[in-house]
Amino acid sequence: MSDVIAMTDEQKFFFDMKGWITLPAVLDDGEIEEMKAVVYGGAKRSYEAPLDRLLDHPAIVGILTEILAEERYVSETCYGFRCEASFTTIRPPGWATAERRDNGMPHVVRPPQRANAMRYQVAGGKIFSGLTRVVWELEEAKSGQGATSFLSGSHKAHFPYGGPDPLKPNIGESPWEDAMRDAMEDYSCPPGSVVIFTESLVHAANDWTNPDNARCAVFNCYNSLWSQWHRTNLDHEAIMQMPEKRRTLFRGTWQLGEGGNQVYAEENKAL
Ligand SMILES: O=C(O)CCC(=O)C(=O)O
Ligand SMILES: [Fe+2]
Repeated sequence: MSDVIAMTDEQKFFFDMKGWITLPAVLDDGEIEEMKAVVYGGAKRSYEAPLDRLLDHPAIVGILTEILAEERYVSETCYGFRCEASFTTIRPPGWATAERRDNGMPHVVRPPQRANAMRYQVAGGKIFSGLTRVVWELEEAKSGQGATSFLSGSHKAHFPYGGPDPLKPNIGESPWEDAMRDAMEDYSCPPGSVVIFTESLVHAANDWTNPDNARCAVFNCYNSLWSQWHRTNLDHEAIMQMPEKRRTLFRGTWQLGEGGNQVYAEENKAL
């Protein structure tokens, strides 16, 4: 794992405090062009080559290991975390959130105010980020012009969002919805940058108003080896196209036993 870049103390501090971090300009120009060509070309399955290289890119493996894995489940031949969803998005200038099912409503996977298996936690000096998103921005993103936005710190909220249903995974119907939206922040980044956030954090899609370029992004979702939110939308044949270690991102969601669950196989694929 010599090419893996460890999460820095600074990244840990900001990820814990805000619930999200950016890694600017990770991909070089050649990689950006290569990835963009397949996304703009209509790639529906971002698990497939060459986009599968993003799944375990050395720039994110160290961070995901830090925030999703336990040391004893990490080895040279398998990852200590799982990948459970991937999609691409192309948003031309003028794209509006009305095209999304959620209409751009700020939301979470599950409200972190109550204990649940997807939740952000820190104990014993160790982060466990729960369901975690890695966004690859393949075009420039400009703050206030359609990047994903975040209510920083809300992944550690103890009090409800104010709506009638405390179990609702979004801030809709809250009397202070507008105030929460006003408190949200986003980022600017050059093409080839990464944004990592815990899905316990209130976050939202936004109208893409940047007139200069479309949003062209790959959204990959990760989880602990022993919890799962998405149903795997990937067949065995596609997984077998990947190098052996990358395949382990898709192994079954269990670990019991001597040595645990380290090897991907058709009969050991996450459902
Ligand atoms: O499309 C966006 O900017 C937000 C996506 C989102 O809600 C997510 O990744 O969970
Ligand atoms: Fe989301």
